[in-house]
Amino acid sequence: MRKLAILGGEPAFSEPLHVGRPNIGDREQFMAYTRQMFDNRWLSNYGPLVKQFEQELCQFLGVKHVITVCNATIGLEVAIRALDLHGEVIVPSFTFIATAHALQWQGITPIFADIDPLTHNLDPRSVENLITPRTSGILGVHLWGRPAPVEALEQIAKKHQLKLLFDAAHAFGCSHQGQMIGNFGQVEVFSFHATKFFNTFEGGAIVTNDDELANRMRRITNFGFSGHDKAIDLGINAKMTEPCAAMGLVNLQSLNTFVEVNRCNYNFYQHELTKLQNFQLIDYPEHERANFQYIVVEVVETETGLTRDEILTALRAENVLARRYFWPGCHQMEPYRTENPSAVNKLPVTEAIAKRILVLPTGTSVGKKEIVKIVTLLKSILTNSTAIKKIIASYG
Ligand code: T4K
Repeated sequence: MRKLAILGGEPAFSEPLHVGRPNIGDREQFMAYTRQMFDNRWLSNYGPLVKQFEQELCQFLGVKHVITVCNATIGLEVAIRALDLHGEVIVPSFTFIATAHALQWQGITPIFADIDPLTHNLDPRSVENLITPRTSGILGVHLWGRPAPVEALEQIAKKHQLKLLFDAAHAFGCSHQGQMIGNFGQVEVFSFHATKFFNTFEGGAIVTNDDELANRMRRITNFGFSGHDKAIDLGINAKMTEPCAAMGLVNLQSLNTFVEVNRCNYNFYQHELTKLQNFQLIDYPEHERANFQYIVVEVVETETGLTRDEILTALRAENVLARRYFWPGCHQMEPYRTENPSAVNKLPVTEAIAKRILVLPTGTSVGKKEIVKIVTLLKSILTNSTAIKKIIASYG
């Protein structure tokens, strides 16, 4: 058996194997759109490619309104402002920091609720316990593309007259109860960042079925203008550019292929990981559309006492650049940690899950050969745990 890199061997992969390697559709088609864009001399401000992209997204998602944006963080900020959220908004802490920052950036306090240990999504009981007279809304997240507890959150929002929106950054192409994500809450926001399985370089989309809200959000993305020289809202510049829309149009053509590659990789990881009880792959809801963009494993306490972080260090030495999304929880990062130091005691499930999660590489740059190698490495890491612990301890 080969020697692990952390113990002085050669890395298993000569080149780094990343999580979040971008998928890229038909390059020729992208170049054709680019030529069209140069010929039109229309580069931004709702050009023909953005309009076409928004139409295709509306059709794909089965929604009335899609407003493309320069990234999902700004998209969330626009949605939050258009909904007039204020005071406190309840969010999970187990999410990317952008979810919380989008609120705090506008002077709204994110109140962190705990999650369900099985789904990693908001625990509705925890949400309800946190409602105060200052609460104006709930911002759910469809983490890993698995739907948040939509119906339970809708009930709570209705009962307490709160606004409900979803951070759907991970959930493009996923469904809930047979309906595409994008149709829930008052607004949903997708991310099309380069690291997402469907990307527009940077970008995102705000989606709603509410006409009035859509008009308001469209204005806010364009400085608050309702027409030439007429700002009627406080707005920002959140517009998507034509090259980004071109990338979106091209990648939409390859969407099924990207999902199929992810699904095959997921199935193969599942098959291989059954050999290792210490690594439990999360599942995706059956009978729903999923994008399988994240290979998320929970590291179960090993007999040898190897921690998730020690396993990560050993993997990285092999050039497998796994990630520990989303550690630490938002409540452990600034400015939230300083503002609310006691939150750490109130989020036991978030704390436990955030310490156990490891996200492994997938996407079109990963195949069966790489997956076999990664799982073999995990096995070998467990076998050599005593030596690995010693080496890591010697780093000081
Ligand atoms: N809500 C949620 C729940 C989110 O997860 C996110 C973003 C947002 C909101 C906000 O959406 P955006 O405003 O970004 O549209 C990455 C992404 O930057 C971020 O979009 C994403 N979530 C988050 C989960 O992951 P980092 O800090 O991990 O990025 P970085 O630079 O470490 O890259 C990740 C990996 O991807 C690396 O191994 C390198 C690889 N990579 C990256 C890029 C950009 C490539 O191979 N090629 C590339 O072009 O945040």
